[in-house]
Amino acid sequence: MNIIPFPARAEWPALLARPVQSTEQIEAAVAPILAQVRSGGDAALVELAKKFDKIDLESSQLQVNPDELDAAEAQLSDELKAAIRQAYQNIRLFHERQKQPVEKIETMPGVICWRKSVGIEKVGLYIPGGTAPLFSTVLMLGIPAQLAGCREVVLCTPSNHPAIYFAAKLVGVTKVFRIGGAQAIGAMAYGTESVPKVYKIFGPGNQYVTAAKMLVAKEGMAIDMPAGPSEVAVYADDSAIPAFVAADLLSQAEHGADSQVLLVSTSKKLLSSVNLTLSTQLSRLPRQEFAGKALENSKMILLDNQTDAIDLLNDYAAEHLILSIENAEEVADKIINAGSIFLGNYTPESAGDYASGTNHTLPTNGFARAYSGVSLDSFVKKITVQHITAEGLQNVGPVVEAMAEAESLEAHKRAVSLRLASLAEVNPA
Ligand code: HSO
Ligand code: ZN
Repeated sequence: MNIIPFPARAEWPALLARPVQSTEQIEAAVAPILAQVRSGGDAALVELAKKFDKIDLESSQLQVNPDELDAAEAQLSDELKAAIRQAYQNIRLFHERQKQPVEKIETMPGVICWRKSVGIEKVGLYIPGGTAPLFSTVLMLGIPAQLAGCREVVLCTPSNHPAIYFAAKLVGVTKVFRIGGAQAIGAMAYGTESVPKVYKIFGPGNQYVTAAKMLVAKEGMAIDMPAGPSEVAVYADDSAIPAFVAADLLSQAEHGADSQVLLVSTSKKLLSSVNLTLSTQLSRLPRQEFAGKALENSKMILLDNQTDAIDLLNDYAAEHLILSIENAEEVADKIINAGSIFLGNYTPESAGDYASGTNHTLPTNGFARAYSGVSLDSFVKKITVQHITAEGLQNVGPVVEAMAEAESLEAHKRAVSLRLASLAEVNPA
């Protein structure tokens, strides 16, 4: 990887910019697919499966039947099943604690306000096929959906990997469909004879899936977040172990040729050692073609001091940020933009990707400046409730009257004044 020594602050924006992706062409290809699914329903899905995935399906085969889901378990090793179950428990525990007790707040005497959380009734999860069967993502999306109490959890995937089916059962997905690509997003957004229309769509995917999510979002569908290629930034000092750092960079790089990795350090020695072990490790990876390409658009940045490093990392707003430095916790406190932070030499990003408990669906492409990763909150709506007693209205009413009058909204004022007048009649002063 290229080492960029001591870039001036003025150069940072260009250095940290993600490659721009032109979405127009892809959106132009995706829009007719969405329209076809909207008007043609199941028949369109069957036709599109033949056209794009070269598979012959009857409408009745779009849904994976429960027997097939049950059969997946027998196809997995005991070791993998045990691992998936342990990951399930950890992720569940971490997300379960995100539940907050309902607290009734008395803002003025007799004016009581609270919020209740309600699971989004119907959600759709997309799990890509592609080169890696991301059954871990089934856990990351399915567990919070299950905890939130979503009634219908639909999963679309072009993959028939048994681990995806096994994980889907574990998290209580209600319906699994063999539908991939933009058409899967269309099916969940508009509903078809067999696919329920959902209210929010989650999950990663290629550029077509992402474009489809953005297009249905424009039509009012809720989506988890805008997605870009996955990325990691590592900040390492001389206390870091170069082989560990290289392995972390490669674990992100192997996701795809468009992945981005960034290594920041104040130690030239560390950067050079990472570079050395990086090429050896890369040459032994089955996915070295992807990882190698990703490394080509990645950078090592040498900086003067820790303040610069923190500022640069906050400017970049990485999806994953690994702090392999002596004072990792202290620096983590100063990080204001990142999807998820990993501290110390023994916290690889892979742990968060699979099993430590945190969610791996995180904001990419700088969206960490304003977005959080997926959590229990992503699957619930919060409804506010209030109850005002007669005494409460006497307290808050005059405030409302004054403000409504100043906004020239007479009917608003009257809704209070009438009630206050009737209270005065009952209880004359
Ligand atoms: N690093 C990916 C998640 C993932 N890794 C799934 C392995 N499987 C995006 O955060
Ligand atoms: Zn990963």
